[in-house]
Amino acid sequence: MKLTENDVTSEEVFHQRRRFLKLGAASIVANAALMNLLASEKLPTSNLTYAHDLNKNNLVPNSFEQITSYNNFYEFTTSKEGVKPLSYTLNPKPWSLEIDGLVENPFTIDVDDLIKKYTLEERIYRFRCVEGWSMVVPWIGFELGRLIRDAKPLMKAKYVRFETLYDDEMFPDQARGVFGAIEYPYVEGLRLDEAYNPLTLLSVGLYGKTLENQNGAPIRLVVPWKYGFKSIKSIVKITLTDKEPLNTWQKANPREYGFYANVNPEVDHPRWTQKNERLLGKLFKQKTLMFNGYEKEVAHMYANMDLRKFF
Ligand SMILES: Nc1nc2c(c(=O)[nH]1)N[C@H]1C(S)=C(S)[C@@H](COP(=O)(O)O)O[C@H]1N2
Ligand SMILES: [Mo]
Repeated sequence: MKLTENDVTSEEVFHQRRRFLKLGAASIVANAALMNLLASEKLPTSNLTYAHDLNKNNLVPNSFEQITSYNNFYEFTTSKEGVKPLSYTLNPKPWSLEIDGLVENPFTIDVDDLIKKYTLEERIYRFRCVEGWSMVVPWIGFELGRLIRDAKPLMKAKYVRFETLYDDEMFPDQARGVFGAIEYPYVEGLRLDEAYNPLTLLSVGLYGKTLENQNGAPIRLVVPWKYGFKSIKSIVKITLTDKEPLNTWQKANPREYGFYANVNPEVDHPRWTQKNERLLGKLFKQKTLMFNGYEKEVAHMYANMDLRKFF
């Protein structure tokens, strides 16, 4: 196996390799050792049963360490490295999720029962934050559409609104009131057809194990063709409505963040380009793909829309 600059998973390994190359022939042995080192990364013990993703796009997942150590979860802190050490105050068990609003059959279900009811599958997806970094995550979950269908939406229902838990003992930034980083509870929304799209996932785990607190335990949304902020964490309530939900980031800064937030390299953020992204662990930036590489699966939903206006 040949190691190229674009394959290495961290800057540290890159520098190690440079050192090995200086050693000449010794580097061949060393590279093999390095590859073993990378392959033997400690993974969590799996506690979920799920169908494996066939990974037809041949995506290479980021490491468990990377995915669980660099997070956006403002309820704890705005520091990406700070979330993990602070997130122990979140208690994800027991946890009930409520689905209500314009539905014939509203219900509340414990997440453990939810996991038993909806068979789980792995989905290896690209994940692109609006800030310009990205990763590849082997999520475990089930299609959001299955849960919504079970609630039997009324004809009037056109949108889905999601809400994160409000609990200022579990989330230190919520306890700061008006001095908090953003307004809480965190709210997100999707159009009903987006919610029914087969790519849209309710995730309860990653790398085979239930979610770490920092990734939005015990249940979070994953919408892989939209910027990461749509993928709301630690959800307690899902409401079907006839009005477009005012999501947290649009409310905070409507000039910079809209409702749709589809990944689009042609529409820049007012303060930075969206043409490229830094994949966690890589040295060089890569091109951002239209709809984050899911154009075939989702472009039809926006066929007659001006994506500059509906950003
Ligand atoms: N409740 C809540 N959900 C949230 C956020 C947040 O601050 N609070 N941050 C969002 C943003 S900006 C991103 S990029 C992703 C990050 O998910 P990750 O930490 O699992 O990578 O979560 C999204 N969901
Ligand atoms: Mo983000």
